[in-house]
Amino acid sequence: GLGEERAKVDRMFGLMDQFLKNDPITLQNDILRHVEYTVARSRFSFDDFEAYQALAHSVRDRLIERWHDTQVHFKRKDPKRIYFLSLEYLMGRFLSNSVINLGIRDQYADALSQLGFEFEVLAEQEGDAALGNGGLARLSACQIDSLATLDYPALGYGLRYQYGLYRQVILDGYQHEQPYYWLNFGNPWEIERIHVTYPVKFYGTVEEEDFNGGKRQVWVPKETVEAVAYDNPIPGYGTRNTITLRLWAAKPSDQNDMESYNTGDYIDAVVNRRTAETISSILYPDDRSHQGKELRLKQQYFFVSASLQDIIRRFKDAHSNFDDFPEKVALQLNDTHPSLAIVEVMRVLIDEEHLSWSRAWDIVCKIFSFTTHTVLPEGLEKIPVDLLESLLPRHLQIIYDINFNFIEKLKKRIGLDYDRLSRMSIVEEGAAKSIRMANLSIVCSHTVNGVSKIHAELLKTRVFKDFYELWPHKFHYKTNGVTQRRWIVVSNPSLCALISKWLGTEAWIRNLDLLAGLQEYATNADLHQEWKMVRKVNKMRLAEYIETMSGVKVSVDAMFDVQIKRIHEYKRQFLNILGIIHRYDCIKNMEKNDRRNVVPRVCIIGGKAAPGYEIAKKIIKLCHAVAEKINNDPDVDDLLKLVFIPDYNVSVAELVIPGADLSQHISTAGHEASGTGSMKFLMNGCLLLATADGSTIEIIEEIGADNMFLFGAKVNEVPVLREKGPALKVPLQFARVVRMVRNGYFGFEDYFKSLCDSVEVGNDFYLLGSDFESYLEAQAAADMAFVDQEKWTQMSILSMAGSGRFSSDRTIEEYAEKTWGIEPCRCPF
Ligand code: GPK
Repeated sequence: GLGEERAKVDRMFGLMDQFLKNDPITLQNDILRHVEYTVARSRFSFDDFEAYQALAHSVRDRLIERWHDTQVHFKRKDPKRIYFLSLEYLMGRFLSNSVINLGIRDQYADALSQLGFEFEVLAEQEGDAALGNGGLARLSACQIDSLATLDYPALGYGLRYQYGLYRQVILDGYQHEQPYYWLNFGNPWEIERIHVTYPVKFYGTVEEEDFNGGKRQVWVPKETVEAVAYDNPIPGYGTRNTITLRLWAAKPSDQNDMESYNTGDYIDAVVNRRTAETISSILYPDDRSHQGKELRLKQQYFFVSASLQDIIRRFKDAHSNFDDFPEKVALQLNDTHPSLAIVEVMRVLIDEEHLSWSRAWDIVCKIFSFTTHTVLPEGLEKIPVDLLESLLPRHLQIIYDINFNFIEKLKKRIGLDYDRLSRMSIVEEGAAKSIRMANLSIVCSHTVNGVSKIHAELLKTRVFKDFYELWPHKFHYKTNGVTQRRWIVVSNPSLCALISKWLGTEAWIRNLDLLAGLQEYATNADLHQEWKMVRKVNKMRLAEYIETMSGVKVSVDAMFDVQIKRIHEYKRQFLNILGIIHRYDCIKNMEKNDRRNVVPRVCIIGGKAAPGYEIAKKIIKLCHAVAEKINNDPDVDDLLKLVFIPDYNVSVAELVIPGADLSQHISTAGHEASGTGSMKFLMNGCLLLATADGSTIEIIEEIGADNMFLFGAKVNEVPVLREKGPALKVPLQFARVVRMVRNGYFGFEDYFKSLCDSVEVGNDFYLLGSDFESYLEAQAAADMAFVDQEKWTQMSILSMAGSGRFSSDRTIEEYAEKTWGIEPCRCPF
C-alpha cells in the first residue's frame, strides 16, 4: 500500500548520493562520450558547436539528477505550491547560468581547457531562448531563478513557441523582422515528456442536460488538440533544488479525425492535423497591445487548460477533497494573459467535479493572485465576445454569471451609479462587446499587485480607482527585482570576483543586501584602482563588439552612454536622439579650441520595435540616419559617436551592461510601471540618468539623488503640463533640433515627418519638449562628473553597493510571505 511505497522511497532517499561526479577527468570523459554518442561526431574531430552540444548534454545530465531529487522531495513533503502562469519567458542562454548555479563552472572550464577548448567560446555558441518580448518576460525569468534559489516549491508554466521573438535585422537603417526558428539545432535544455499530455478542447456548443433531478449546462466541444509537456530544469544557486519550467507544445490529437479517415479524405485529414501545431508555434511580438485575434485566444486557452489539468491531476494524486485545494495551490497570474485560468477553474470544478457554484467560487477566490505590469490603457487586454462565444462558449457563460453576481453585489454596495457600474463591469458593452480581462482578474483574485510603489499608487488613484475604493485590502505592490546570478555572476565575472574579494565572502550571491558592505570602501584608493581596471576590461570587450557589429571604432576613454530596451514612444528614445543631435550641433558650432573641453561620448542605443508600430520603427531609422552623419563627420571625430546595436536580446544585454558608464531610463513620469533594466546597470556600477518614474523613485531612496542624474517633470506634474496643450513652453533648442530633422538635415524628410509631428507643441503627449531643457542639464551634469574620475568611481561604487534591494530574491520573498502563503522546501544534502 501507500505506507510501503513511502518506506521504499525513504530507504532510497537515505542511500542516495550525488550519482554523477564533477572532477575534471570525469567531466572530460563525459563530454567526449556525449560527442561520440549523443552528438554522433567522432571524439577525435568536432568543432566548437559540437563541443558546445556535448558540454550542454553533460550539464543536462547533472541538472536532471538534481531535478529528479527535488521532485521526489516535493512529492514526499506535499507542501503548498506556487504555480507561476506566464505566456512569456525571456530565459536567454542556459549554459553559463546552469553551471554557475550548479557550482561547477570552474571544474568544467578546467576540463575543457585540457581538451583544448575555452569555456567562454563554447558558451557563445548557444542561441537565446527568447520566448517573450520585453521587461515582463525577462522578469518571469529572473523570478524563476529566485524561486529555485530560495527553495520554494514552485513550478512555472508557459508555452513552447517554435518561433521565438523575431530576429531584428537592419537594412539601410530600417528594421526588418526575420523569423527566429530557435529549435533548428535542437535544445538540450528541455526534456520532452511524451507521456505528460492532455487534451485541450475548443469550439462546439453548450447543451442543457438533466442532472440530479435538475438541469445543468454541458460543453460539447468540437475540436481537440493535444498538449505535450517540455520540462526545462531550473537550478537554484547554492542549493540542490532544481525546479521545473514546464512549456506546452501543441500536437494533433487522434480524437479528432476518426471520421474523416473513413471518408477517403486521407491526405486532407493528415494535412489538417498539422494546423493543430500552429497554436503553440509563434510568439506574438507586440509588447502590450493585443488585438483580439483568434489564434492568440486559442494560445491562451491552450496554455491555461493544459496547465490546470496538470495542476489538478497533481492535487488529486494526494487529496480527495477540493476544499483542501487552497491549502495546496497558489496560482499567480503574470498579467492578464493567463486570466482565463480563473474561468477554467470554475468550469472544471462545476462541470467536471460537480461542485456547486458557491463552493467553486469560494475556492477560486482563495487561490488567484494577479500582477499587472502597466498603466497604459492599450495594455489592458480585451477579448471580443463573439470570439469567445465561438471558441469557448461555456466559458463565456461562466464569465457572464461571474459578472452578474458581481454587479448585483456591487449595486447593494454603491447603489445605482450606472456610470461606475458600467466602468467596473467585466463586460464592456458597445458596438463590439468585449470582456475586460483586467476587471475579471481583479474581481476574482485575492490580491492585485503592482510592480513598484508609484505604480501601485497610480493603480489605486487612476487605472483601477473604482476597484480600489471597493476593495482597498486587495491592492499591494512588490517592487520588481532582477537576479544577481545572471546580471552579475554570469555576465560580469571580474566584478563578481572583485566584490567577493572586498566583502571577503560570496554570500552576497544569495543575499544581495550584503553589497551595502562596500559602501565603507567608496573612497578607498586600492578599490578605485581595481574597480577602474574591471570597468575598462568590460568596456574593451564592448568596444570590440561594437566594431564587429557596426564597423564603428570607438575609444574606451569616452563615456559609454547606453539606452537599451523595447522601442516605445513613452520610453522616449526620440528624446535621447534629439539630445544627441543637440550635442552634435553644439560641437559643430564651437571654436576648434573649445572642442578640447568636450567630454567624449559613445552613445549606444538598442531595442526592437513591434512589427506594426510605425513610429517606433521611424525612431530606429532616425537613429541610423543621425549616426551616419555624426560618425562620418571629421569635425566631430572621437568626441561623439552613435551606434545602434541590432537584435537586442538577453545575451546582448549581458555584454553591454557591464561596459556602460551611463544608462538612460527616461520615460515620461507615470508611464514606466517599474523598469528593471536600470537595476541591472546599477548592480554593474553604471550611473543612471533618469526621470523620477517607476522603480527609479525607489532607487533614489537607496543610493541618493546625489549619485544619479535626475531630470524632468514629476508624476504629478505630467497631467498639469498636458492640460496646457498648445500653451506649453518649449525651449528654442528643442524646436531647433526637431527642425533639423524635419528639414532633412539627416535626409528622409518625408519619412520623418510624422515622427516630428508627434512632438510638435500641442501634440507632444510624452512631453519631450517640456522636459528637454532639464534633460540637457542632467546630461551636462553627467559630463562634469565624468571629468572627475575619482568622483565618478565613487558614485559608481555607491550605485552598486546600494542595489541590494533590487534583487528578485527580495521580490519573491515578499510574494511568498505576503501573497502566496508558501514556505521553502529544501531538498536535503
Ligand atoms: C509591461 F504591460 C507590459 C507589457 O506588456 N510588457 C512589458 O514588458 C513591462 N511590461 C513594463 O513596461 C516595465 O515597466 C516592467 O518593469 C516590466 O513589465 C516588468 O514588470
